[in-house]
Amino acid sequence: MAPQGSLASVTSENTKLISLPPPVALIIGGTSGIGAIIIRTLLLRTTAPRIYFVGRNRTAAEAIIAEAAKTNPAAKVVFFQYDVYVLANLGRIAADFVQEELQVEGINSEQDIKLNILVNSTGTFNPSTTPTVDNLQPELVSRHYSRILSINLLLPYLQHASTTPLGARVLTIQAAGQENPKNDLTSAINLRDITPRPGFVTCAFHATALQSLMMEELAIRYPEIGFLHLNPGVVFTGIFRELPWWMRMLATLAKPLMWLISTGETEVGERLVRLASDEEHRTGAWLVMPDGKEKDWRKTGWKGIKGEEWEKKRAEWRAKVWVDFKETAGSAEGVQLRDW
Ligand SMILES: *[C@@H]1O[C@H](CO)[C@@H](O)[C@H](O)[C@H]1NC(C)=O
Ligand SMILES: CC(=O)N[C@H]1CO[C@H](CO)[C@@H](O)[C@@H]1O
Repeated sequence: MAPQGSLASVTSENTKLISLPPPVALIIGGTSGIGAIIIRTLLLRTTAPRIYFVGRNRTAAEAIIAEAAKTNPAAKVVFFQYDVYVLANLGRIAADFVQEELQVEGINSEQDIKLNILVNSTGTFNPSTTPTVDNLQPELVSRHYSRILSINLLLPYLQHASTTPLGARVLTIQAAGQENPKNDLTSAINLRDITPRPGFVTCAFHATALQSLMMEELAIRYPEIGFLHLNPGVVFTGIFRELPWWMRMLATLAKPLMWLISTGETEVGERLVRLASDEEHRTGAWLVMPDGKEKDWRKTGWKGIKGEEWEKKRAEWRAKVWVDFKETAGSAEGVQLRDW
């Protein structure tokens, strides 16, 4: 994530958020790791935020809620316990969110519901190649389909928030900069069509590419919202162990990441909240690298394809990935996609 200046200047910018109207955030994967760090920082920096977070571990969630009651008693912090590997659960999460917001004073209908920050952070890894209940590769579900589905289902509320001082943005925390699709995506997108089934590392790189393409497509379709694909390159104590081993391996190999090794959770939280609230990233698609640079594969190309050819190829890919999402998520049991 971008250094955006010294920690002192980032923090000083963040302290100004206290004067904003109460922000609303939904953090999928908030019971530990980066999601939990974002929650803590929002509690610290904003006035009466409403924070909804999703995970599987109720014990961890209750600890976060208890901490919030002390650090920011005016905040509303609500936990939704769901497994996001089941696509139908994303609809339940969206419904729970709406129901909670409708109880807030001054919110009388869905038209009044605004979502400023939607975060999905990867906190787990799943080397299993056993398909999920929706018959999909687990890595592709957690890194791609369920994330895009959450955007699809919550889009109107992001749109409503886009005109507020904080705006609306989506932070998908994964591995921007490590895009490496297995296939030329014009011929095959869904890795479940390939035999033998590819391993989860292949799936992870592939899903990273799908995510970056979707951020680009979404930013074209919804120019009022910011879409950030972040690679936190988190190599600090605490959440280091929760990262997928391949990410840890990459992190250790890549020199530019070294600046983060000694970075504490406080700093990561401040920088992420800055990315979620600054003017620069308010709209558009951003692929933010752990060394802080926006090393964008839109510029670097793929397998030697560059320039105009690469622009064309990516446009073809985006169209394919868009259709694949609609077909795949749309046909999952219990999923009712919004038109987009
Ligand atoms: C749930 O969270 C608690 C508290 O952080 C932790 O001790 C426990 O190991 C977690 N359980 C699982 C199944 O991850
Ligand atoms: C919801 C989703 O699409 N992906 C990830 C979001 O965060 C959770 C918890 O960290 C992960 O398990 C999901 O893989």
